[in-house]
Order: sequence, then C-alpha cells, then structure tokens
Amino acid sequence: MTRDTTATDFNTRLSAVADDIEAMLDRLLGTAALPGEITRPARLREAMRYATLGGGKRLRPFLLVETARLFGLEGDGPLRAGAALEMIHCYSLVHDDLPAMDDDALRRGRPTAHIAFDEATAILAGDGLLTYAFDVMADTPTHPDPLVRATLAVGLARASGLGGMAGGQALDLEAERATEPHKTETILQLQAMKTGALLLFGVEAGALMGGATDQQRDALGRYGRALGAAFQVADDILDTESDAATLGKAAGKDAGRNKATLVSSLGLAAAKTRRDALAAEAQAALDALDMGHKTAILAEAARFTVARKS
Ligand code: GRG
Repeated sequence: MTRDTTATDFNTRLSAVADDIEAMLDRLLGTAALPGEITRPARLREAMRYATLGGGKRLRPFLLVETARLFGLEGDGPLRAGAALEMIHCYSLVHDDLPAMDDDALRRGRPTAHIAFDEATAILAGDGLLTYAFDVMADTPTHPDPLVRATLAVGLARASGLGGMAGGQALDLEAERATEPHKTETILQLQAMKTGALLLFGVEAGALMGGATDQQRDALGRYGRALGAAFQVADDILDTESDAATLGKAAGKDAGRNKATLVSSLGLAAAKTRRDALAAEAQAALDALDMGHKTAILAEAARFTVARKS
C-alpha cells in the first residue's frame, strides 16, 4: 500500500481544488449572457450563485480533477467538468431541501435557498443549474474531443437522472412511506443511485478525460463505487452521531422519518464495519491500478470520506 500522501497534504489539495472550482463557478455564473442566451435575470442568477458558491467540500469535483490529474490532464477542462458536476450536486441539495421533499432550513451552515429567496426561485435555481451543467459539460473548452464531451454529457445524465440520483431520491421518498422494515439490498441500491452515482461519475469522468485504458477505467470504477457507498454509510452514521452545528445541516432526522439507512437496517456497529470494509475495498482497487505513489491522493480521499465530520 502506498501511503506517502498525508492527511495534511490531502486537506491542502482539497482546499486548492475547492478554490479553483469556486473561481470557475463564479466565472460561469457571471452577468454576461452567452451566445444563444437572451439575458440573465439578476435574482435567479443570485439564487444560483447562492446555491453553488461559498460552501461545500467539493468532493465530487475533487475526485474528477484528481483522477484526470493521475493521467497528466490539468487546467480548465477538468475544472469546467468538475464545476458542471458540482452544479448538479448543488441543484439536488436545493430541491432536496424544499418543503415538498426534506423541508430543511439549514444547508452548508446557512439558510436553505428557498428560505434565503423563495420557493419558486429555489425551484428555478435548481432547474437553471441542472440545465447549465450540461451546457458547460458539452461545450468546446471542456475537452478537445467532441466524442469525449458527448460521452461526458451522457454519463452525467445517466448518473443524475431516472436511473441515477433522481431515481434514488424517488426510491428514498417511497421507502419513508413503507410499513415493512427496509431490506438491506433495497437500501444499498437506493444509496448507490441517490449518492453513489455522482461520486462514481466524478472518478469515471476524470478517467475518460485523461485517456485511461479500459483496464484502468475498470479499477477506477471499482474505487469510485466503493467510495460512493462508503460516503453514504458515513453520512448515515453522522446523522445519528453528530449535531447540526458540526454538520451545517439538521442532524438526527433519519430515525424520526423512517429513512432507509444502513444504521437502521444493520445497526450502528455493523454500519461502521461496513464503512471501513468499503474504504479498504477502495484502497484495494487503487492498489490494483498499480500506479504507485500517483494514486496516494485518491487513497487519502477514501480515508477522508469515512473519517469526515461533516
Ligand atoms: C432532489 C433530484 C434530487 C435529489 C436529491 C443528493 C440528494 C438527492 C439529496 C441530499 C440529501 C442528503 C443529505 C443525502 C446524503 C448524502 C449527501 C448528498 C450529502 C451532502 O453531500 P456533501 O456532504 O455536501 O458532499 P457538501 O455540502 O459538502 O457539498
């Protein structure tokens, strides 16, 4: 196992990528209309900026940027793709927080978008971010090869739509209304869709943009799937063990809402065992890549995912 990247190196790098993503989002959400746009209404643009800027760990773009960097690709291309992925994530948070869904007042330590603005503006900000993500992903500066850009756009759609995040959210809401105990298999599938798919896409997109071989893409896919699953079980554990001040969002909501979580299905101790086994699986997938110290930052990302406090 390669362990020459420390947690401090990782945090420095995570924060550097977060700054670059923040700057890219700021640039993409500027006032000037793009060719084909007519004008950018101020209040909607402000709500889209509120939802995306000034918060968040930026873990999904980090995975994309660092996986591309593994293959020597840096610069605006991966940052644009990472910003597009973060737009999808932020739209999902805005819509998830709405009264019709989780009805939350706190996100990233601040009032949720529908409280800071109003419900209609929050819905439209989510819609605007969802569509703009595909604009950014498919536009020329993201990658010189049009086939890569088209594959990225299709991959993002599959990860975030009916058979991905949105589908997972629908299953999650259905599970809340279930009268029978949730089956572990059902929870695993729901979580792979709702949360895992976007994290996995970050890794897959970086590998595609960087020109990884099929074998490398397989190993990275295994890594991304394990990391995505570990992220969600860690989230389930944080909901039971942490508090709103640390999380920057409401805590302890899962139990009261009959949420389908691995803590409710397996119990806390077994959920922790599963989380740690998934982190080990992510490490094993990286070891199989056999790229030496180059994958140390991704290994640290998996450790961070399970050890995070928010
Ligand atoms: C509304 C289509 C639609 C989907 C919503 C992502 C999601 C699906 C719901 C969010 C609810 C939630 C808290 C899920 C748990 C996992 C998760 C996505 C946590 C938030 O992600 P982080 O920790 O957040 O990466 P930051 O703020 O750091 O970006």
